[in-house]
Amino acid sequence: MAPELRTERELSLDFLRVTEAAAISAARTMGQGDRKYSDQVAVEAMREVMDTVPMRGRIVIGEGERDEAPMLFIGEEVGGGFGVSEEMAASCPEVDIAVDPLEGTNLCALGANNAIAVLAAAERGGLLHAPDIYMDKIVVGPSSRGVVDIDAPVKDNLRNIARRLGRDIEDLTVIILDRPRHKKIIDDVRTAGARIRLISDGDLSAGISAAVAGTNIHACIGIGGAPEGVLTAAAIKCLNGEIQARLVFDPDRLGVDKGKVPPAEQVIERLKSMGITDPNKTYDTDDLAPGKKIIFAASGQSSTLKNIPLTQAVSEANNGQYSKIVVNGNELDSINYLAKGTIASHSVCRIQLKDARGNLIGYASGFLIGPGLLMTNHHVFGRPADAATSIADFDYELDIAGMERPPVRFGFEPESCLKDL
Ligand code: VTB
Repeated sequence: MAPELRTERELSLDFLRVTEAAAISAARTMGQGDRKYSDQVAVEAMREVMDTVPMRGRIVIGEGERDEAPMLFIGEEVGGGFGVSEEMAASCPEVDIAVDPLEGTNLCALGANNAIAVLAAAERGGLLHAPDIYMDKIVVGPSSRGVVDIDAPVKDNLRNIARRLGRDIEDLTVIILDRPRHKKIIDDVRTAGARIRLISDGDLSAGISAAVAGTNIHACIGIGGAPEGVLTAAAIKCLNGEIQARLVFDPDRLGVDKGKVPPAEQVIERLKSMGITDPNKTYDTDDLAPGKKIIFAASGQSSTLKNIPLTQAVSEANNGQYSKIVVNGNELDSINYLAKGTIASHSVCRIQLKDARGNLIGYASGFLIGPGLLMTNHHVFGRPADAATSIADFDYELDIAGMERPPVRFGFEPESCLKDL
């Protein structure tokens, strides 16, 4: 029989091992002021553990193009499902993977909070292949789904969010990357009366915090990286929130000199080659993360990250890491598992162990594994002769009223007892 396809739940835990490895490695470099080195160790650790995951993975968002990144480059095949037998490969699901081994390299280099290692996975085609350019985003939680519009004035969005949350605009907090390009947004939020949390880096965990209850963050607005936008969307889809986004490459909007960003025609060509024909498209959560089965895993990079909203109140792994997985997909089992279980149960029996005089001395379990062939634990029958007076009760169970059903009873043939298989 072919091995079973790895389930989503199993893969989630595998991915958590992957992000934890990256977070732990980066944590050892914390505060050393070398963000490139921190990133490098996170990438290497992530790559190494990734290959132990039984999957046929393909990187769709990673460290860059093949010629600029030695590992986790776009298009790279990762996972344990390559170069193995056909049977093994068949048990390894095909997945698209987006990673950021160290989101917030500056944060790590400075020893500041909220650097995280993240991974999102989906079935093939389930995550947008986003270019490594800027993206304008607005992210809100489940309560504010459907009431924000990336093109609406900030004050209108805030009024709608406040209404949905049943609070005043003054009681909202918006998280924004502290950049000159956000001057207008910051002014608009202030004028509307809401509070602001300005952050130096890391708009991915910031976006996620808008969709996690209890963080006291109600929206994340502004321009950050497009790859981070896709990763945010994967998490937001799992958390039932909403993100709207649009690519940005206009130097005026970015508030930078023309020479600082590639010319528009070049970007548009590149987008075309990636299959993006409308560079001004407004993306929603499903456009960015269309997958039906999405797994998002994140691990905080140091124990100082207890405050990271995403990872509050979740499992504490080794080295003081805080990790979280969110899964979006159909985890329901078909009801026929009950009928299948009933059929399987017919092959299980209760063994009544009896001594030579026929006195009951204990119970054990047995499994019918072939015609007339029962398997039980080695210690159950010390010698074949011990089976002579014992009994196997099949269909030994209670009826729906809780009454014992009459079992179907068999004796043993000690002379054909096989041991030490
Ligand atoms: C964001 C943020 C990152 O870069 O993508 C931001 O999530 C992009 O803006 O953590 P800048 O180029 O202005 O920094 C980071 O802050 C760092 O990569």
